[in-house]
Order: sequence, then C-alpha cells, then structure tokens
Amino acid sequence: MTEPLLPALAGAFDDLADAISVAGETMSWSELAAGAGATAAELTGAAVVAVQARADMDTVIAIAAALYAGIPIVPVPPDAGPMEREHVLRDSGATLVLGSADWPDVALPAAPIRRSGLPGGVVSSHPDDIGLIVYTSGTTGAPKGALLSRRAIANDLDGLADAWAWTPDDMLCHGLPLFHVHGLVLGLLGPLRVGSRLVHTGRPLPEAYARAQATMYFGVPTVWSRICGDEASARSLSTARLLVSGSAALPVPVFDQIEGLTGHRPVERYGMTETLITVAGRADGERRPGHVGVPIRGIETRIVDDDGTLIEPDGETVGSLQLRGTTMFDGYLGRPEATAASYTADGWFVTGDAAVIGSDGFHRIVGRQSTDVLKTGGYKVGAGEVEAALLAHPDVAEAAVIGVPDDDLGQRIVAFVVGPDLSADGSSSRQLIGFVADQLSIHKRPRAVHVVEELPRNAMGKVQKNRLAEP
Ligand code: MCA
Ligand code: AMP
Repeated sequence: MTEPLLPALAGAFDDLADAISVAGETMSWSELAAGAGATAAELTGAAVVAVQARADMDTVIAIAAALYAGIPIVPVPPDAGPMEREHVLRDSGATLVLGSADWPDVALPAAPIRRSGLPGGVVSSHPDDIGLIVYTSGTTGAPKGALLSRRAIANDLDGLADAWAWTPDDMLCHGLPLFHVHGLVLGLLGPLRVGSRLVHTGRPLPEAYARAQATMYFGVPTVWSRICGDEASARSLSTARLLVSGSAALPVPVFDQIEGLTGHRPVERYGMTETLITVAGRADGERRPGHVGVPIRGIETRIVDDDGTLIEPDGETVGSLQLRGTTMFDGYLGRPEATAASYTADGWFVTGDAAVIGSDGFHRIVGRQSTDVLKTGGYKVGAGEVEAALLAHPDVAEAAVIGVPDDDLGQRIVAFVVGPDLSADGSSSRQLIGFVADQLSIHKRPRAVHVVEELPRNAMGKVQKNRLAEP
C-alpha cells in the first residue's frame, strides 16, 4: 500500500487554485494542506476528536487535520439532537471537539480550525491505525461506531479508482453528507487520494450538480430521481464521464430516465459502513439496471442459504451475502460480541443483505434481511432507535416503526404509537415527529405517526410488524 493516505495533501499533484470547493469556498491542495497541518498542531494529546460534520470547508479541514495527525476522528451529524449526540460523543470516547459546534450541553475542550500557521507533526500514521469512527444503525439499540482503518480506506479508494478509471484528470461533484461513508470516504477522501478535483455542492441539488460541469457525479437514488425530475439539469450532465449511484437500490425506471436524459447508463455500487464499498460496476464494463456490478479488487463475495450452505452463482437463487477482503472494518468500538456476531465461523462478514450472484459475477441486491433496518433517502435507520426515541416521550407507552415504500426516498419511516393521552387528531402526530427530529437527526424522523388503540402482537407478545398498515 502506498503512503501517505492522502497524497493530495503531500504535494503529489498539480496545485490547482480550485482543487477543492465546498459549499462555495475554494482552496488549492497546498492551501488545504497548510490548514490541515496547522489545525493538526492543535490536536496533540487527543485520543479521539469529534467534529460537527456540516457540509463545509471547516469539516474538510478537520477531517484532513485528524488524518494528518494520526488521530481517529468521529464525524457527528450536524443536526444530531441530544439523544444521538450524547451517545456518539460518549461511546466514541471523544476527548476534543474540533471546530465550532453548537452543542450547548457538551463540556469537551475545543480546538480551532486553522487556515494557515505552523504545520503540526504527524503523531503516528501506521496503516493499521484507525482513521475514522463512523456511527451506523443496526436492528436494535443505539448506533454502533465502526472502526475504519487507514489501510481499509486506502484499499477501498484504490479499488474504486481501478474500477472507475478515476484519475487526477477527473473532477468529482456531489453534495452528500460528510458524516457517512458515501460522502466522506468516497466523496472527500477519494479526491484527496486520487488527486481529482472536487466540487461539493453543500446540498445535493440538481441545479448545483448541473453547474459543476464535472466528469464524475455521486448520488444516492433519491438524488438521482430528483435530478431526473429537473430535465434541464439532468441533460447538462451529459458531458460527464461517469454517473455513480449507491447507498440504496437504484430503481430501474430511474436508471432508464438517467440514460434517456444524460445519454449515460449509471454505474451502481454496493457497500456498507463496515465493509466500505465492495461491489461496483466498472467504467469499462457493463452497466446492468438493477445490478451493482462485480467485487472490487481485494474483495471476495459468496451467498449462502439459511443453513449456511454455499449457493452456486446461477443468477436466480437468492442467498445471504457474505464478504471478505482488504476493505473490512476493525470492528464495532467497544462491542466485541457484536463484532464477532457479524462474522461467520470461517471469517466472512455477514452483510444482512439478500443477493443473487450471476455466473458472470454480476451481483443483484434483493433487499435487507431484517425489516428493522430501513433505508430512507440513502440513510440507514434502525427501527429500534426511532422506537426508543418515541418511547422517551412521556405520552408514548408503545411504539413500532416500519419502512413503507416511497417513490422519492425508497422507504419512508412510519410509526405506530399507543398511549392514553395521545390524540388522534394529528396534533400528537406532529408533536412526535418533531420530538424525534429534535432528539435524533432530522432524517430519522417518521414522516407519519399513527395513534392506534393497540399494536398487533403474536401469542408471545411480539409486535407483528407485517400486520401494521397505514390507514
Ligand atoms: C422537516 N424538516 C424538519 C422537520 N421536518 N426539521 C426539523 N424538524 C422537523 N420536524 C426540514 C429540515 O429543516 C430540512 O429543511 C428538511 O426538512 C430536511 O429534510 P430531509 O428529509 O432530511 O431532507 P431531504 O431533502 O428529504 O433529503 C433527501 C436527501 C438526503 C438530500 C437525498 O436524504 C440525503 O442527503 N441523503 C444521503 C444519505 C447518504 O449519504 N447516505 C450514505 C450512507 P431544509 O430543506 O429547509 O434544510 S453510507 C452507505 O450507505 C454505504 C456505505 C453506501 O453504500 O454508500
Ligand atoms: P450503511 O449502513 O448506511 O452503510 O448502509 C449499508 C446498506 O445500504 C447495505 O447493507 C445495503 O442494504 C444498502 N445499500 C448500499 N448500496 C446499495 C445498492 N447499490 N443497492 C442496494 N442496496 C444498497
């Protein structure tokens, strides 16, 4: 593996004045390196640093500084309410907040973001060191911190650069959040490793994508479907080289619309926070609607049946997708049992996704195996986390959360609640939606809350979510 992790900050590429632009602020590679170096000097002695990961240049400098200093950084969703924020900060063991954060109740020391000054030293940067701690939701409980090593990040980005023929001649454009793997690892560290220019649009709006006139674009399916809803913007992406979709299934009709409007068949890729991106369409390969391509370099995949018996790839049989290779996480922070439970006895990571593999190696993701893990706008949300937030409201006695198919979001979060003091006239519903948005992150709010007399339960008392239907 080549070091440094981020060659763009080590003078490896031509120092273009507009190498990186985030929400309207532009820097050259050397300016970013100077800011990151000076900010890194503020981090001496910190064990783990946290950043309120807004989509702006301060967040970029914070991430670059922590990676430069060899200190793990945890990106916190900028709109995370107290329940989610306290969990992430406590669980991650963050000892320092980097940059300004509007967190009234957080007592951690803070260090400033610097745009220039004396460069700091690299504390330690062995490839095995943890670079990022990224929180991801599961079926139950609060989100878990996935430990992502510098080695895994480098291997993943190199595998994707290979798959997509991604070079310093490219300019990437996207507007994805900087607290998840898609926007942060692929969308920010990708350009810093490959040396391609980056235009981060702040928000993933169709007009902003169109204005960038980039060679590569990243989006989640919701973003692509909104771009297709804005014909003029969509058509102006025709000059690009590669349009990439991921984080959730791209509906085939959206694939077809993208092709109709831009002339490009999009490339899809599949991944998880824990594994990074593992399966992808190739720039020089077939782009098949409904399929996510082939394993990237360094990754092996297999599907197994309920008994764990290997299924021969036949393009038809659905199995549980398992992976191994060079991009895997180092486990969930402080949760050895959960980490162990995510691997088979023979060392394959269990994705929790159902998939079909063709004899030609093409993968099709059929869906999540648990109905308690939702994907809404490309965000993974655990039903249990939203239920816990609802139950923290004094009027809620019982809560059940499901995902309902949605043309825009893929799935939308819908909650059913029971409580004698709740009103069915819509006021409780609005209040509870706001309550979840305030406690967790805004995207984790239910889009609808239905007040019901009781939840359907089986003889064991377990809620039967398949019997929950919107009125
Ligand atoms: C509405 N709003 C509220 C409330 N109701 N705010 C507070 N309280 C309420 N009760 C307003 C907000 O003020 C804000 O307004 C707006 O709603 C935000 O709504 P939201 O639903 O969050 O936004 P959206 O427009 O529906 O978002 C769609 C989106 C977003 C842009 C596609 O979902 C997105 O960025 N998704 C990307 C997810 C992602 O990157 N996932 C990668 C995970 P205003 O609009 O005025 O601000 S990594 C992964 O999955 C793996 C590794 C992989 O394969 O990539
Ligand atoms: P996250 O925990 O946010 O990293 O989400 C990972 C999950 O997103 C995977 O387990 C899949 O369920 C889903 N996912 C990611 N990319 C795709 C894709 N291209 N097609 C279908 N599902 C996807």
